Amino acid sequence: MSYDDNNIFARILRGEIPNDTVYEDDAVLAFRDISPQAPVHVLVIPKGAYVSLDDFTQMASAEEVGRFFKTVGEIARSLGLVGDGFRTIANTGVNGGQEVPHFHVHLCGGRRLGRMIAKD
Ligand code: DGP
Repeated sequence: MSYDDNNIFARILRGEIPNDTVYEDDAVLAFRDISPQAPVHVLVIPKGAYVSLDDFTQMASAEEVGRFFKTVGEIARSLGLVGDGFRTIANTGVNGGQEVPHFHVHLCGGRRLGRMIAKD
C-alpha cells in the first residue's frame, strides 16, 4: 500500500488540522485522540511517511524504530500511565481495524480496560 499524503495524520503533521499535542520532537508527534476510548487516549506517530507498523518496521532504520518505541515508553511514563498500567495498540490493515493509514500507536489508560479483544 502506498502512502496517502492526504490522510488525516499527514494533514495534522503539516499543521492543516489542529491537534492537542502532548509531546513533539523532530521525529515523533503525540496528541490526544479525537474520540477517546479511555480517560487517557493518546496517539503517537512518527513524522516519517509510513502507512502501518508493517511498513514502518520494514522501511525505517533500526535506529528510527528503536528511537520511536523508546519515545512511546517515555510518553507513557510522562502521562502517568505506568503505575496503574495501560494498553498499547497498533492496528494494521483491514483485519486490524486501522482507519488512518499513517502508522500510529494508541496509548490508553486511566481505567481498567477489560478484555483485550471484543467478541463480535
Ligand atoms: P485506527 O483505527 O487505529 O486507525 O485509529 C485511528 C484513530 O484516530 C481513532 O481512534 C480516531 C483518531 N482520529 C481520527 N481522526 C482524528 C483527528 O482528526 N484528530 C485526532 N486527534 N484523532 C483522530
